[in-house]
Amino acid sequence: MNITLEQMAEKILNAKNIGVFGHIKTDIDCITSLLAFSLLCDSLNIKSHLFIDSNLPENSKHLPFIERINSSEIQKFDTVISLDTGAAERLGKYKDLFCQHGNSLKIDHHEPNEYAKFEYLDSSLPANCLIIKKLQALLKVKDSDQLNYLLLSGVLADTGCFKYNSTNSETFKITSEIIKNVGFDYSSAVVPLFQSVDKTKRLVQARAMNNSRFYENNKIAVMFVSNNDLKDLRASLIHSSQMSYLAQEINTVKIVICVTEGEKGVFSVSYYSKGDIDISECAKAFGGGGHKGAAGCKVFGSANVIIPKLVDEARKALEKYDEK
Ligand SMILES: [Mn+2]
Repeated sequence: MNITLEQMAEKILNAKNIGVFGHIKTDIDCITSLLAFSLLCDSLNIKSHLFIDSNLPENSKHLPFIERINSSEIQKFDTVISLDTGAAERLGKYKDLFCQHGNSLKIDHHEPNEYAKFEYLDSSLPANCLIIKKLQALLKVKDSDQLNYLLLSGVLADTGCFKYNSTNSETFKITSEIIKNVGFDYSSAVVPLFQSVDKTKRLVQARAMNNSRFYENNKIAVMFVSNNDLKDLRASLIHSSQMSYLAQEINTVKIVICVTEGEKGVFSVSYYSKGDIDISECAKAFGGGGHKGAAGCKVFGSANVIIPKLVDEARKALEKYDEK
């Protein structure tokens, strides 16, 4: 059942011991939503216990109170709440516990998808932390630097530093409340999230860009790192993650294929598309899977044989799009 944020605040004030849950493959907005929520609970003398069925990303380690995540035992909670978690499956191993609870709450900003007893959803906001800021006012909890630092970090992460299209006037309005009276530098929230790439990772990305090849009038880009490149840079497969943006930002490029030879003859492949192009079928041809804008698979053999085949699938996706 959908309820107002005022009603949500009421339900939270009635709780004494809350289990707070986030989503698998977690991210900064989810983590900071949980941590900020736990600070609200502290002020209200409500016990809170934070659970996320996920590894925590490297760029979350600096966040205040990060040690609170997954530090409690599951116990009898009078209330459970999920934050920033759009579907029950995204609760991972906590799904059953949550869904079977008689007093479950949900605060989220994704698409409508009811699985809690009482839900507050605002899909117009680009970050869940913006809702937590509104909740803070309703719960009449005083500002603190740590609370606002967490909330700002969540907003920065989910808006890509106010770069994404989802950023709207409400975003700036609530964010201006967040940073109104803070005693910390704005950049102290930005730098750990956006300017803290591992050096080896950046060198791998540069190598992949240097090795890149282009097809179909520069509409398809292949970024490639061989096993020898990785050895040369003393790097491993994980260092080649999140490199697609380098080619994606090129004006002509519509589809990026990232290819990393993690072990000799074993290639991890990711497809990414820009705009409205559907590449979900590309990786399926090689036994992988994916979504409209991102897909992945694993292929075996030699680069010279594999790459033309990968490009062929991208070409098909491009043709389908051009026909529309
Ligand atoms: Mn979010």
